Formats: sequence, C-alpha cells, structure tokens
Amino acid sequence: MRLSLRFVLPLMLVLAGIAYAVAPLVDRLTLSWFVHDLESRSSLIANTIQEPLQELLAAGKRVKILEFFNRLTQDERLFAVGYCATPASRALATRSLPPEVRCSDLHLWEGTNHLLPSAKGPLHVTVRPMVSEAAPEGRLVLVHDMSFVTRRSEETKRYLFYLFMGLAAAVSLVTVVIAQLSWRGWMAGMRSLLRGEGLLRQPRGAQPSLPEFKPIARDLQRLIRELESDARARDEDQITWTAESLRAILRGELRGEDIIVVSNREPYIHQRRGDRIEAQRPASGLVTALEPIMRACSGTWVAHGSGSADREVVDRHDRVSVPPDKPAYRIRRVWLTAEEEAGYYYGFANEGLWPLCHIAHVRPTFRSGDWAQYVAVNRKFAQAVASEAKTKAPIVLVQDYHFALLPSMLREELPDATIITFWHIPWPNPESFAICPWRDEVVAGLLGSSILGFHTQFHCNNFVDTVDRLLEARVDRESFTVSFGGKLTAVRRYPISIAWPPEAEMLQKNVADCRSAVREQNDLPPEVMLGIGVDRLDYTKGIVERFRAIERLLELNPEWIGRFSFVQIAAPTRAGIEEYQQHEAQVRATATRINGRFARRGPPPIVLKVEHHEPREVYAYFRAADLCFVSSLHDGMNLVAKEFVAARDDERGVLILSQFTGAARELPEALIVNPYDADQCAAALHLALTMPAAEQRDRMRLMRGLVAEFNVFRWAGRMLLDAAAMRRRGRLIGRSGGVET
Ligand code: GDG
Repeated sequence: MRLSLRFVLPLMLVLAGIAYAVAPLVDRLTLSWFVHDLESRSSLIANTIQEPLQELLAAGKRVKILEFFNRLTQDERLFAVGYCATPASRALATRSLPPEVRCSDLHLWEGTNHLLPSAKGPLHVTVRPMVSEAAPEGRLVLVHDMSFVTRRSEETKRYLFYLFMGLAAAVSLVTVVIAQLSWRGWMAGMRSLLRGEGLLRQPRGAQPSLPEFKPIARDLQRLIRELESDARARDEDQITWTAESLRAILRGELRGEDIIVVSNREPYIHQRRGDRIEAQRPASGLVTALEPIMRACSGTWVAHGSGSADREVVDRHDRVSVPPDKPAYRIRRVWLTAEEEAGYYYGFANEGLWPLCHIAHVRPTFRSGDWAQYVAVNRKFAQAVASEAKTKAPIVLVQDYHFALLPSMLREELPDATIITFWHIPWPNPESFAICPWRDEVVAGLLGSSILGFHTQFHCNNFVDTVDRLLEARVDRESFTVSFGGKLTAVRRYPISIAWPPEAEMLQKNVADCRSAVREQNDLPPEVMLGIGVDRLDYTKGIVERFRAIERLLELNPEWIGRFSFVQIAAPTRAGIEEYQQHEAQVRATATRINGRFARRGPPPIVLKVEHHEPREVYAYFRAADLCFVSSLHDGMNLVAKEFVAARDDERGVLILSQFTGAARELPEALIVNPYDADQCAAALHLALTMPAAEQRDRMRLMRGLVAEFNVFRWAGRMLLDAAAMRRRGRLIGRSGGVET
C-alpha cells in the first residue's frame, strides 16, 4: 500500500503539472477554433441578410433596418449589428454597438479578426462589404459576444484536468498491479534460487523455479557464501576473542534476541552441606564458553536439576537466578525420575551412543526401555524450552548427545526458532552408526537443527555420509547442507577450546614451586622427571594403553626406571555403569602390575589418583610436569591437551597427543602418536624426556599462540555469528528459523 502511494502520488502530481502546462495551449487552440467558427457564422449571417438589408436600404427605411438589426441580436451570441454607408457616415446600428467601432475605421478591419475588450468579456468584430449602387463603400459590421469562449475554455480546461487525473489514476493502478505481480514473482524466483531450489531435484509437487534464473543460480549462491565467509574471516581476524568481546559482539549482532541453552549438566549445582546450601560450578569447558553468552543476553539455561538442594532454591516455575552473587541469567531446572535418568542418561546416552560414537572397542548396549526414556526425556526438555521461550523465534543452543531428538521436537514446538546443536563427541562412519536400532530417528532428530556443529571436518563428513546412507534427504556437499523434510541444516565445524587467558588464580603459583610441591605431595624425589595425565576415568581416554606405553619405555630405555614417574589423575565418572566399573578395575590392575615390575628400584613409575581434583590442583600438576600424555582412543576434541598448553606460561613441557583426538588436528607441534602402538608411544616418551629446552619452547610457543587465538569464546562466537547471519538471510527471504527448502 505504501509502495503504491509512493508511486501514485508523484505520478498524479506530474500529470496535474502537465495538465496545467498545456492549459494556455488549450486556450489558444479553443480561441482559434471559436474565432474561425465566428468567421463562418458572420459570413453566413452577412450572406443571409444581404438581400433583405439591400432592399430596406434602397427603400431608405432606417427604422425598419434598426428593427431588423435588433431582431438579429436576439441571438445570444450576436452582440451588435451595424451598417456604414461610407467611412464618413454615422453607423446605422443597434445600441449595443461599442463606441470604439467607428465607420471611419471599418476599412482597416475588413478581412481581419478584430477583438475588442469589454466588461462582459472579449468581443469579436467582423466587417463585411455590403455594396450597392447607392453605397459603393457600404460595410456591414457584426459584433459577437465571446464571453462564451472563455466559459467554454474554462470548462474544457476543467474537463481536461479531470481527464488527466483519471488517466493518472488508471495508469498508476495498472502499473502498480503489474509491478507488484512482477516483483513478487521475481522475489519468489530469487528466494527459491537463494534457497537452492531448482538447482537440484525439485521436491515432489513443488513449483518448478524460473528456468531463466538457473544459469546464474549457482554463481549467486557461491558468491553469497564467499562473501559471508570473507566477511567472517575478516571479522574474526580483527577480533581478539575474550569473554568481553564475545559479549560485545552479542550485544551488536543479537541485540534483544531470546537465547536459550539446553544441556544435561547445569552450570550451577546447589548442594546441601549440613545447614548450608552451596552453589557449585562444575569444572567444564562448556560452562566457561556458554556463560558469557547467557550473561550478555540474560538468557535461560535449561538443564537437569541434579543437585541435592536444587529443588529448595527454585521458584514455583523451577527457575533460579545465577550466578548467586550477581544474578545475570536464570537456570530452568528439569526434574528427572530415577527411571528416567537410568534410561536416558546412563542407558541410551552413555551405554548406547557414547560407545557407538567412540569406536573404542566397547560394544554399545541398546535397550528399548532406555530408548523409550530417552524419547520421553527429550520431549520433556523440548516442552521446558518451549515454555521458557519469550519469542516465537528464539536462538536455542542444544548441547551434546543427550539431546539428539530435541532439535526436531523443538522445531515442532517453535517452527521459527534458530536451533544450533553441538555434538561434543565424534561422529562415526555410516557402517558403525548403522548398528543403532534407532539410527534413523537419531539422525532425523538432529536434522531439526538449523546448524549442527562438530569439532572436526572429519566428523562433519561422517555425519553427512550417514545421512546420505540412511535417509531420503538432499545432501549438498558443496555448501555442506542437508535438506530433510523441507528444512535445511548447515553442518559446520566449530573446534571447541578453553578460555584464554586462563584464570589468574590457576597460574598464581610459580612453576618451580609447583614442581617441588607436587613431588613432595606424592612422595617423589625432587629430581624425578614427571609425566601427567588428567582424565575422567573413561575407557575412551586410553589410560590402559598409556600405562602400557610407560611400561614399554621402561623396557626399551631402562635408564628411566626410578627416574621417571607418571601421575594419572582419574576423575570417577559414570560409576553406575558396569563397563566403567570393569574399566576402573583394569586401570588399577595395570598400574599395580607395572609398578610391581619396576618400583623396586625407586619411586613408582605410575601414581594413580582415582579422585576428583579442584581445577587449581589440576593446573599445579600441569605446571609441575615435564610432559603431558593424552592417549585417547577416540576423542571429539580433548580439552586436557589445550589446558596443559595454557598452563605452561614458562614455555616448557612436552605434549604427547593421540592422533585420534580432534586436538591433534590443531596442535601438530605436539608429539602425535597412535595410542595402540606401544613402541611408538614409548619412543615419544623418551623423546619428550630428552627434548632440549629450546625445542620445548619453540613447540610450546606455537601451540600457545594457537590456543590463545582459537579459544572457547571464538567457538561460541562463531556459532552465534553464523546463527545471526542465517537469521538475517532468513529475514531477507522471508523466514527467521531453519531455512526451508
Ligand atoms: C567431551 C568430549 C570434548 C578431568 N578430570 C578432572 C577434571 N577434568 C576436566 C579436564 C577437562 C575436562 O574435564 C575433560 O574434557 P575433555 O575434553 O578432555 O573430555 P570429555 O569430558 O570427555 O568431554 C571431548 C569435550 O566434550 C568438549 O567438547 O573435548 O572430546 O569427549 O577440562 O580438565 N577437572 C577437575 N578435576 C578433575 O579431576 N577439576
């Protein structure tokens, strides 16, 4: 409507201007028409009255002549009639003859159009010869009233104006209608092109896209992608990613957006300690990364309420504001029954999906009862998120393999939401994944996401291959998008990391003090070379393989017996699962066996500490060590490797890193090993223990540069910037959430 008015009003003004511009022309034209008309009329009158007038003149009947003239002027247009016998005589005329009309001038006016002004309006004077024998110079003068010409001219102009206005309205209407139809058609064509329709197979029943656009479609899409990635690369290069810059970007890019995080683990757990309630913050990279987002956007974090005092601190909507000392966002707690937790968390997620995705030679266990709980709990979380959404199109960040079904369930509840799902663990190849009895449901569930993130491109490839193998979906390997059920999911790589710089408290104690304190605490001689491993006690972390590598080192290089000890911090985890109990037993037995072999000649080669440590203590171990050994059999990223690097502001220490971690792709300056190859690992241990300080510094410096730059704020920021770009594009093509295909 606004567009129409914007177009119609100027057009009408232009046409009105034209109408006024042509008005003088109309005046001139109508005047010349009427003058010509009066000429003809005058000739007609002159010819008609010639005979009777001649007769009356010849008879000298002046009175009769005047009566005759008066009768003639009863015609409304004929104003006056007169006759001059000679230029010198007085005119015989009706009283109305203007005084300016004198017999002496008539010879000058003969044959011309003479106009006289008068109070009534212009008068037209025609002079015709009226010759007789008695009066060879006789002239008839006819004066016509021309005021009607002015009246007619005004009327003509008025009609002309109305005509132009009508014309303007009609032209505008037709133009606007045609323009609207063409614009809609063109926009629909462009939108469908930008969405990729018509480039690939047409969905059944869909309108074929405009064929004339097809040749430019791919180029256009590629251009948009290139521009986006250029802009992103440029932006990212210029940004030093910190919690504050992440907050600033969020305020700029996602001002006022409704942001919801969903994870199994909550960012604050309220525990009862006697009379007091303590708010514990779990040591988790995920919380570190997502909390700045929550603080900046005053968002909502939906999580399983697992603390002993969690129910005591929530309001009647199960919400609690955090951080406790300076509330900035809120947790919405979801309560699970013991059966739900057993089936969803311990069962399907940790006995099914965890071993399935890790390919760590532990068979996944799938039970239909667990699956039913997994579905039910995912549904419960979807409803909780929907009830927390303040707008129809929130940004929802779904975390990890506990919520594979949540994206599609959320898509049903909030069709316009932008759903970013991050899968923190690896994604296996299609053959391995096909073991899962509910493989199709899991993959389809994830495809409810607008963006699906993995740590490495390898995992993205595996996921896309799995989709291709299992579902009737359109996979575009150029843009790495999957179109399923009319929705598009972008599959992207977002390598997770740690906060940089680490909290000052972690680096407070200097390295020398850490070295002596750690050795003292563990009854190790001050000069012993120290290795460190920090893991959850999980079979994917390759702790047994790590111990075998140490054993092999001592076999191959016995000079290290009594001179090298390895401290393994193993935080108990998922202890309710039998596989984990067996694994713990195996780890303990392996350490005992190896210590039994080599401990007789000094300190034990392995110091196994199966207990949770505070982050400050973990950092003290990192700083005290000469090497850190990460030997995961399969790991999405592995944050321990990055934490070791962050802890070494002295630029010393060597990182030995399994090739099966995501981190190995980012930290090639580490000593990269195959944890299944004990000899190779032993060689790496020896190399680390003998590496010159200068080489340690060179390697550590490069790794620290990378971890500093590619930190966890960048991980979160990149996902949200992509989501913001997707929403902008969605608005451009008429949708805000998952882009429809
Ligand atoms: C999953 C993926 C991915 C360990 N023991 C203690 C302790 N930790 C901390 C470490 C580190 C974290 O736990 C472990 O993180 P990882 O990345 O190594 O491994 P997962 O727990 O398996 O995490 C993994 C990660 O998600 C993130 O996406 O990298 O691939 O498997 O921060 O320091 N922390 C404390 N005491 C301990 O005893 N405080």
